[in-house]
Amino acid sequence: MKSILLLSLPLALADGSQKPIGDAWALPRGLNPALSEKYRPSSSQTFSCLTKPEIQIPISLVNDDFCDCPDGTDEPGTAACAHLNTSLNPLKGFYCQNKGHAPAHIPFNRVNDGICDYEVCCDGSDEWMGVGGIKCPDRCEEIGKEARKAAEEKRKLYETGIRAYQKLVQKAVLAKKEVEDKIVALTGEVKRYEGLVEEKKAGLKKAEEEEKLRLAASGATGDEGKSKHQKLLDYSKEKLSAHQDKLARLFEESQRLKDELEKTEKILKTFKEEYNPNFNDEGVKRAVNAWEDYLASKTTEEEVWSSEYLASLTDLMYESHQWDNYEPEEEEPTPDAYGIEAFLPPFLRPIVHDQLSNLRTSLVEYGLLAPRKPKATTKTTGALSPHIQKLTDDLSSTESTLSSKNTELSNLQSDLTKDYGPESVFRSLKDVCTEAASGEYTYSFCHLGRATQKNRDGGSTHLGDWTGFERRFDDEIEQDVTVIKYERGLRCWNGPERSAYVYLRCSAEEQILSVAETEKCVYKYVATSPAVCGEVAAEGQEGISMGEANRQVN
Ligand code: MAN
Repeated sequence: MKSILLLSLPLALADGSQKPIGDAWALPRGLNPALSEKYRPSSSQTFSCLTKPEIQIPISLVNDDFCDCPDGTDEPGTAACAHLNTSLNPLKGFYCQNKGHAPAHIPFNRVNDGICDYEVCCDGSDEWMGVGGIKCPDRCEEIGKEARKAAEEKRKLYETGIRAYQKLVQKAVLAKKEVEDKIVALTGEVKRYEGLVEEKKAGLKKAEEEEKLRLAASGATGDEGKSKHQKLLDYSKEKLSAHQDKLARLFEESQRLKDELEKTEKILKTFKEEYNPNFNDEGVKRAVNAWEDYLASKTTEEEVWSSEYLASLTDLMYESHQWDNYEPEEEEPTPDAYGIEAFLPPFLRPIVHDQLSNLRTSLVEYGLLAPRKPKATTKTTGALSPHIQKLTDDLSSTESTLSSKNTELSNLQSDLTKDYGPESVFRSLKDVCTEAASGEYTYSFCHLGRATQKNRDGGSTHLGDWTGFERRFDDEIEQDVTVIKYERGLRCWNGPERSAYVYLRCSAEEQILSVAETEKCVYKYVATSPAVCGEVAAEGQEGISMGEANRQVN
């Protein structure tokens, strides 16, 4: 084992200059020229270990294929210190000059390992010992040319990507402007329709009042259009009430007649008791006999006006009736497409309801469907007069147009607050879908839409709906990238809801590069899109990944 000399060995030149002579001061093999000053021999011809300068070794021990410094900095050109933890050594590796291409560092454990590592050291300088007879001739000219060509192609690809990005941004600006313009126009229309609804409501109210007055003046029954049941009910009410009135009058009349009869009988009774039979007046005698016959044949008062009979008469006369119980039931609404809502999950109902309302409104507007009849306001309301009906239909169709315009307006307003990515670029890609086969499945994703996994039988599995973006580290290209998130997909058997994350890289084309199920029911897509080329331009990397950039040490 060599000893470490801490003494300085005077190897200064005769002229006292510090200029190196021969190999002692020639740039050590494998050293990045940027560090040459650190390896300039001191006047005592020693080298100070880079991170432990208190440890000095004779300059002759640099690159002697023996690890002397605890940080390994004395062996920039051999693998002697390759066993040390790389974090101890500030040198990035063996420096290959790669003249004609880009210089690079190769890890020390690959120096003199008997393999030509041309992908890093195109000049073959890492195999300077010729271990096992290996020869690695310099291929930098050819490799450099190919690399420059590839870099140029990549640059062009990124340039097209950036141009495509700019076009997308322009399109997005227009699309956003379109939404803003629509909002302005719709706000005006909503106001106009609000006014119209108020106007039509007032018109209808007025017409209804006029109709009432007209009916009253003409004596019209207003029965037109009533159901048979309603007519029968109205008829029965009217008749029963008339009979009750008549019965009451008859009862009164009978009471009056009874009083008169009583008075008359009283007179005749008095007459019979007080007449003088001695006068022998034949007329009086006949009258008294007739009176006695009458009394003999007369039905008793109790027989005619028994208390039960009187009570039943009074009941009949004053009986009140629960007519409401006999009112016809309100007509069941005609089943139509609206009935479908009842079968939908509650969260879907308002959406489907709005869609159906909009569809109905459009059909009504185009005259393809009759407007909905308004619900009767009271149970007894019969059919409306054609004029009132028209006004009611008109009002209801205006109200429904207003409601769909309001829905559209609030959808547009919330659209403006949505995150469409930098410069709202994803607005232009809305519903653009890309798919690719991977393993036994075909995967797809739609911008701002849904990610899907299809199997060979044509069955498809919902992997998630678009929920937004986030930045994540893509370890393949060693940089942060934009990731589109698709979440709340079909629940995995015995697992989570499926989700997919699309890691984007810049390119002019929308393309899926790979898909992997990184953990159960979590899918990682790697895809290209011009939508992220703006980030590349902003970072000024011109398409060079951090990995590549790191390799390029100047
Ligand atoms: C299906 C696919 C797979 C998933 C399993 C989980 O086969 O969606 O990707 O891992 O279900 O059961």
